Amino acid sequence: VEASIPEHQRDAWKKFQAKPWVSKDDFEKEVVRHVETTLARSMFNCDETAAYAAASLAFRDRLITEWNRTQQRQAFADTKRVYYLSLEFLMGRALDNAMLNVGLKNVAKEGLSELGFRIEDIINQEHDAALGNGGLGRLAACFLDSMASLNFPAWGYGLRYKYGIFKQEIVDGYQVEVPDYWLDFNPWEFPRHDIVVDVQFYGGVRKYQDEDGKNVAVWEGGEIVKAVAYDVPIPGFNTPTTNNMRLWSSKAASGEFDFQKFNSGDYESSVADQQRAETISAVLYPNDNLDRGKELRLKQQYFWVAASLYDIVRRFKKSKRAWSEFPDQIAIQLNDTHPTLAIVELQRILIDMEGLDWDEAWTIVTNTNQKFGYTNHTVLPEALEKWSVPLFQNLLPRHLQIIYDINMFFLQSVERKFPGDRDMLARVSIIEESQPKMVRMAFLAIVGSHKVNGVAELHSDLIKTTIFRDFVKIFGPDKFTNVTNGITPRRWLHQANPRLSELIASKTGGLGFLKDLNVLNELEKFADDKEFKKEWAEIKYANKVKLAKYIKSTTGVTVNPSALFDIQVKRIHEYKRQQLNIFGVIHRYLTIKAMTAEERKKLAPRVSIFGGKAAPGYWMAKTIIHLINNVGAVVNKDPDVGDLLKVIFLEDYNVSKAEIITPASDISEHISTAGTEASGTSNMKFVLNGGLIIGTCDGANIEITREIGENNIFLFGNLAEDVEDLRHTHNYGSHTMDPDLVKVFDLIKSDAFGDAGAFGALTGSIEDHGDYYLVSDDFHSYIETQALVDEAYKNQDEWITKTILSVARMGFFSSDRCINEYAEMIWNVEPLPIEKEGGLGKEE
Ligand code: Z15
Repeated sequence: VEASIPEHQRDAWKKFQAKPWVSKDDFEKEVVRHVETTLARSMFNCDETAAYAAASLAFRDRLITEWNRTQQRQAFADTKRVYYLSLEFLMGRALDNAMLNVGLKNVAKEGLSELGFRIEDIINQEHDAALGNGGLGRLAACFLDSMASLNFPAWGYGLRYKYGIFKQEIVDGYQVEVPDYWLDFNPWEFPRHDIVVDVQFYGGVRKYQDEDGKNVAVWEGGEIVKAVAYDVPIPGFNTPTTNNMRLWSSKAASGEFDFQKFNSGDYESSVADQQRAETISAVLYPNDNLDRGKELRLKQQYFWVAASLYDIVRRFKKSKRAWSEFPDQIAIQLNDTHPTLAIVELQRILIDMEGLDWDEAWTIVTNTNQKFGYTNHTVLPEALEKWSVPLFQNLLPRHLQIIYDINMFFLQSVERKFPGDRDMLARVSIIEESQPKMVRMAFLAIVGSHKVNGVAELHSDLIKTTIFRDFVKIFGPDKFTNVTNGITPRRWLHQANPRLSELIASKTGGLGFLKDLNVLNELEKFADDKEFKKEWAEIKYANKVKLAKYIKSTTGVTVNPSALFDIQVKRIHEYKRQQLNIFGVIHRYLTIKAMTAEERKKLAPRVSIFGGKAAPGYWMAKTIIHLINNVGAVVNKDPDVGDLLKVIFLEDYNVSKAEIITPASDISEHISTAGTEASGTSNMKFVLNGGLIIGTCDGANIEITREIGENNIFLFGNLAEDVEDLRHTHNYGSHTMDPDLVKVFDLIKSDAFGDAGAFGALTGSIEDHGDYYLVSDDFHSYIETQALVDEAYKNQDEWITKTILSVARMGFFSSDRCINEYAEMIWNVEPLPIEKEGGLGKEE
C-alpha cells in the first residue's frame, strides 16, 4: 500500500510539521503538557518519577523529529549504509546523554528548577538500559554515539531483552543475582507494530530439481515466531543526525495465544506457545568471555539475525537496484561471532528465496567490495563460539546444509593452495571432527567476511600468530587488520566529568575537543601552570568527595577523600586478576600491621575500591568477590589500620555508576595476564579523566603507554611472549610460590578473613593447580610497582603534571578515530554531510 501523502496535500503537512523546541519556556511548556496530558497528572501529584518521564518525553519528541529527518535524508541520498550487528548494547542512561548531545542541558536545568526540581535528581530516576555484559556491549554503545556524531548513515541491530544484565546484590559478602526488569516505563523506545518479521525454526528440508533441472531446497515445517521492531533514537553530538538502533522483540505467531486451543478448553497449552515464543528475547545471557552453547542462545542469535537481514534486504529492494549492487549499498559489521549466521542467512536468501545460483550468490555475500566485516574480541579458548552439529541440525537444518557447502568449497580451495596438507584441512575446517561434531563460528566468520579485525595492536598480532594463523596463510595477511578500540568522550568526559570538561573547554576554545579529541594536546602547555594545576587538582578532589559520599551512603564505610583512590571495576574474571589485587591488599595489610608509628606516618593512605559482576555460574569469580568483601569487613574495622587502608566493594557496577567512579580515581588497575585482555576500554576512560594506571603489558595498555609516555604509567609483570613458557615451569602440586604470596595465603588459611575453606579453591588454583594466570609469577613485580605508586603519589605536584600530560595525549582513544578507521578500511562508507545544521541548542 502506498502510504505517502499526495503532492497536493503536502503543503498542509509542511505547515504543521513539528519544529524542535529550543528555549527554556518551550521546554517547560512541553514538560507541563506531558505531565498534564500524556501522564494524566498535575502539579499536585508530580513527583520526581513523573518529572523524569515528562522531561524525557520532551527530549524524545525533539529527537524523534530529527530522527525522522535523518531517515528521510539518508533514504533520499541512498548511499551506502552501515549495519552494526551486536547482541549487546550497554547504553546506560539516555536522558543526560540526549540533553548534552542536543546541547540543551542548561536550558533543561533552569527549566526544571523553575518547575521545582533539581536536574541531578531527575537524571537519577532513570533505569540504566543494561543490554550487555561488559566491554563488548559498551563498545557497541560508544560506536553508535560516534557514528551518529560523525554523520554516518548507520543502524544498530540488536535484541530487546525484557531483562538486561542482572542486578547484583551483596548479601553476607556473597553475590546474589536479582532480575533486571527495566521496561516498566521506557520513553526512549518506539514500538513499530507494523514492522514484523516471521522467523522460522526447526522443520526439515525438501530438495528436488525443478523443470529446468535446477536444484531447489525448501525449508518447511517447524514453527514460526514473530519479530517486532522497537526503535531507539541515537542522537549525535552537536549535529542533527539522529540514527536508529532497532531492537527485536519476540512474539507468538498466532498473536496473543492459540484461540483454537483456548476455545477447546486447553488453556494451559494455548498460553505455553505464547510464552515459549516470548522466551527468545526474554533475557540477556550473563556471561562475559564465556560460551556455554545453550540452544536458547542459538535461537536468540538466529531470531535476531534473520529479522535484521530481512529488514536490510527489504530496504535494499526498495531502491530497485540489481543484486550485484548490494555490496556497494551495504556494510555489515559482525560484533564478535554472535551474528555469524548472517553470512549463512544471506546466502540462503539469495539462493533459496531469490533464486540466484550458488556462485553468483556467494560472490555477493563475500564480495571484496565490502560486505561482512568480523571483529574478534578475544583469544580465550573458552570464549570462542562452537555449536554442536546435532543441535544445529535440529534448530536450523537448512543453515547447516549451507554451512557444509560453504565448508566444502572452502576446503577445496585450501586443498588447491596446499595440496596434500591433510593436517591443515583438519585444522581449518569449519566443522570440528569431535564427538559430537562442532561448528566453529569464528572460522565461518572469517571465511564469509572480507576483513577480520582485532581490537588492539597486540591482540590483532596475537590472533594472526595463534588462533587464526592458518587463515593468514590461506587468505593472505591483508584480510587481517587492527582497529584499536576507543571510547566516546561525550559520555566519558563531558557527561561523567562536567567540571573537567568545562575547564578543558575554557583553555582550548570551547567544546570542539569533544569532536576532535586531539585538541586535548593543547593542554600540554598547562602541565606546569600553577593556577591550572590547582583547578585540575580541585576537580579531582571534588570527584573523590562525590564518590566518598556514594561509598558512605551505600556501604556505610567512611573513606578519606585525600587518600589514594585505587580502583578496579570490570567483570570479575580470573584472567583479569582481581585476585592479584586483593592478595596485594592483604599484603599491604600485613605490611602496615608490622610498621612502627613513624613508618606509618610516611605511608600514603589508600582506598582500594572494587566493583564488578561475576557470571552466575562462575564459582571462582564468586569466590573472589566473597574474599574481597571479607577482607573489607576485617580491614575496615581494624582501628590499628584506620585511614591507612580501606577496602570497598561497590555493589552492582554498571554504566551510570561508572560515570561516578571513573572521574574519582587516582590509580586504576588493568592487570590481566599478558596476552589475555584483547583491549580493555575502561583503561582509556580512567586516563581520560585524569587518573593514572597500574597495568600489565596487555591489550590497549601498550598503546596507551606509547601515547602518554612510559613515565606516566606503572607497568609491571611478565610479557605475553613469555607466558606459555612460564606456564610450563609450573609443576602441578609443587609450584615454587612467591614468598610474599605464601604469607598472604597463610593469613587467609589462618581464618583471618572467615572460614578459609571458602577460599581453598582459589588459593589451590594457584598453589596446586598450575597457576594458569601467573598470579604468583607476577606478584613480586606487582607489589614493587605498587610501592612506586605510593612514592609517586607523595609528590602531588609531579603527580598532577603526569595526569595533565596523560589527558593531553589521549586523543587517539576517541571512538570517533576508531569509527573513521572502520569506515575507511573496512566499510568503505562516507559520512552524509549536513547542509544546514539547524535546530540545535549548541550550548557551550
Ligand atoms: C567481551 O566483553 C569482550 C570480549 C569477548 O569475547 C566477549 Cl564475549 C565479551 C571484551 C574484551 O574482553 C575486552 O578486552 C575488549 O576491550 C572488549 O571486548 C571490547 O572489544
